[in-house]
Amino acid sequence: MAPRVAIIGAGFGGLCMAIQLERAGIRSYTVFEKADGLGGTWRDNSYPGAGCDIPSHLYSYSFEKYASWTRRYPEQPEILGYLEHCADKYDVRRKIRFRTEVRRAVFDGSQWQVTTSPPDGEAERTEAYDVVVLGVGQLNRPRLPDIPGMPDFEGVSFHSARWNHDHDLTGRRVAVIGNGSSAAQFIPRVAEQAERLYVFQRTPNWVIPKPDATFGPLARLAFRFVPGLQRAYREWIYRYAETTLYPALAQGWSVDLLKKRALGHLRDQVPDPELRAKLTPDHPPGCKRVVIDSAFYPALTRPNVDVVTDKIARIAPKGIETTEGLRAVDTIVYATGFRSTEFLTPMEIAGRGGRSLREQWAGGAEAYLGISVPNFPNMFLLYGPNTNLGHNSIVFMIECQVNHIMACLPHLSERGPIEVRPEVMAAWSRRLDAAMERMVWGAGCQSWYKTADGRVTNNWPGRTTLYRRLTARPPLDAYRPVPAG
Ligand code: N01
Repeated sequence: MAPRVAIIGAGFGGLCMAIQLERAGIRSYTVFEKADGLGGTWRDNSYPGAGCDIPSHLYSYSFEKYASWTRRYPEQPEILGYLEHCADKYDVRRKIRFRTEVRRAVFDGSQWQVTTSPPDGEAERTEAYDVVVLGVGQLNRPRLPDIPGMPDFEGVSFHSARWNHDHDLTGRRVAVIGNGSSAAQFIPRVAEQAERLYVFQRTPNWVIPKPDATFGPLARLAFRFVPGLQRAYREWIYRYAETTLYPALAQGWSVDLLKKRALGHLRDQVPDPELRAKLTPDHPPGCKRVVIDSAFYPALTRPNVDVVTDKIARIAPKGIETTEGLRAVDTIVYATGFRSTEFLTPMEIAGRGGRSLREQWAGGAEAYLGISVPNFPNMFLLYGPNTNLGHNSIVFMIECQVNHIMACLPHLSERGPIEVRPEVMAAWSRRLDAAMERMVWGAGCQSWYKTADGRVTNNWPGRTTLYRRLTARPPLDAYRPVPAG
């Protein structure tokens, strides 16, 4: 009998899992989605200028080629449109329960009891599933900073991932706190509208150009009809990222190239030496996520924009107070990132013998291949610990994870619940730690890739070709049937 599968989240991960189950003829699954639409991060992040800095043809499923991309780097509405297209084409939308939040998942010795709070204030509901697949991602919970005085602000404030589209920024005095990839994308748009824009920068980032281009009708026709063109183009982007960008993160031959490219970009776009000095990072490139954008620096050079590097002391009712005085603003946008190391919270997950996942992960989240966790049988993660990339497409990683889970399913039907062997997990952690040594993320910077005590819980330290090989291997020997007790 086909296993009953609960998929949590209807973003890139959850949809990919649902589609592959459909394609395999397994219809006994349900997708739980707390929002009222699909798309995950691409539904949540609708700030002006939101888009992806990985090219469209690679930031998409390998099995669903799409000839409709209108530009090399997709914007948020187009990515959301692609996901809607996939959900409809593979007929998985009917299996999504929207506005239904999973509160708890408890393993009762043979099955998962999944408790949801359904829409419209109905009572909580618990249903049994054989398998739980968690596709909630790493960047789903906005992180607001803890700055004194925040509640006293008299203007309008919001997080970049909860953009207030009702608040017109025309003629406003706006403060943006943060200058990561999200801020870099919306600052150029906000700068065009606002009367004055203060960008509060704590740490400058490395920024490289985004060579965007539109695909006109001819290019789109070619992608649709020329055999092998889309595949070859996708492969070329993928290979470039693996052979040129990855070695920079592994502190290999291309570090200097990346640095030169970024410094050249800064020199070309920022003529003022004082501003250039403010924007020059002092950490190694790649330690924090490199920003890929060609409109960010020009926006910072506008006469109505100030880059503020004084330390923020507090939020006052009328603005932001730094060590140098008050900047009066009526709007604050917190582009302060996500609670990226708190995987799966606030869901409560209890595995074999009532073990709490939160307690097991108190020292930082970890999972075999980023997918499976000892003591949590038949539970699988998508875009879990140590599977984020700084150089290539997460969608590639998600597909590898879904392939692995699909390869596990027949075994757990035959043998009952299976879980990753603790010794396999321990060996995996040692291997990760060793690989992490050569990566740049440990080096002298704080980032969303790691916990407060410096453990990198988010990123994959190898090439993605290695990850594909490891996840494709029949996984049987890594797993064991659930031991008694
Ligand atoms: O968040 P971030 P993001 N006071 O965590 C600052 C993905 N993404 O939303 O660097 C002052 O990068 C913080 O300062 P510092 C992508 O993977 C992808 O921009 O810690 N400042 C930093 O500047 C990306 O990496 C795309 O010193 C404070 C900023 O807030 C990830 O999402 C597009 C502060 C947070 O930056 C997250 O990006 C957009 C405080 N108290 C995003 N607290 C693609 O195109 C925080 N900061 C694929």
